[in-house]
Amino acid sequence: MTANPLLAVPVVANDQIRVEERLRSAVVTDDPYLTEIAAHLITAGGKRSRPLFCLAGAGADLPDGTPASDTALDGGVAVELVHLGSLYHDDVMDEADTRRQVESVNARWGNLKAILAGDFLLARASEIASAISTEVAGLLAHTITRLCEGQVTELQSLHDVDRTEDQYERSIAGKTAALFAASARIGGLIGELDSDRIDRLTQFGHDYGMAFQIVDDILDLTASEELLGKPTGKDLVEGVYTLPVLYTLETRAGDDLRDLLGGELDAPALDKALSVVRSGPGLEAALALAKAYVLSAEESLDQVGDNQLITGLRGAALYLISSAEEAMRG
Ligand code: GRG
Repeated sequence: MTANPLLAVPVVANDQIRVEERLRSAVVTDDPYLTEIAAHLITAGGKRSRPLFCLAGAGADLPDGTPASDTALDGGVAVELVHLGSLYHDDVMDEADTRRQVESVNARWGNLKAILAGDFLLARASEIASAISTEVAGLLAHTITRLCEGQVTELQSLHDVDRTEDQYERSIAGKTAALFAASARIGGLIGELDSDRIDRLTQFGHDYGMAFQIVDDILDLTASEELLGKPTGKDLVEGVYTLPVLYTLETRAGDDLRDLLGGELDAPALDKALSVVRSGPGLEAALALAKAYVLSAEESLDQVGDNQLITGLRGAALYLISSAEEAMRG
């Protein structure tokens, strides 16, 4: 996926530069070696969706064009650092070679340093969150718990052709949606919105995160290696059977797919599995669920506000669907 539609909001582009500056200073230590490892994926880029959700939540009541407060920027930095820490650890687990189009931290410095640098990023996130408020610190800590739970749920279902839709949804709610929900909620808390609107922002983040992960899973099966920055069908090879695959397994073509899955997948078997999934109704059915989450996400924003930031959040949700439709058209 490419640009974040929130960046089309004039003030956000400038605030994003301020987030970048703070992110880089957040990982500076007395040890230049640790600083270099911790800054590696920050320098590499990324869409910064989670900090932008925090800025949008914090600015929901502000007139258009108001720059973000320092506290809102810190909230954005804290959630991005948690995201980064999880990516460092995830790449160790997956033995990934690349991330954000550059060499992964584990590939460049080895697993031990990648794990420690990931821990360092989580610790810095916690320090920054605790300077904002006890509530934000507690929420971020709980979110890290949810990420771990989601990831463990996924690991428990590896290569399991009987993985259920419910198991899939529980996993992505933890590993992906929880941090989007927390990002928007932390924004609402910093912006001192009333509790009803903070809950609505949280629901938005959750629903957006569910749709985001379903779309990410659709793209893994449909988009080119060039667009993804990783091989097409990587999830299938790793034994992560995502929603389009689970839906396909329930159809008539499911028996063919079941014969191919459940263990190691060589290149010809992967091609065959991708072709079975692409020619069946599983992708469309998964897209329909993503659309339902986007609709629910949009509804949650109805009473949150209507300034440019909140309109940007709506755009971000709708953009998920158009990117999936584009990849599915081929
Ligand atoms: C130590 C916090 C912590 C977690 C341990 C490894 C793990 C448990 C969880 C992994 C969670 C994970 C990697 C979920 C996938 C999230 C995801 C969809 C990442 C891609 O997000 P983008 O597209 O990436 O926003 P950019 O690069 O744009 O930031």
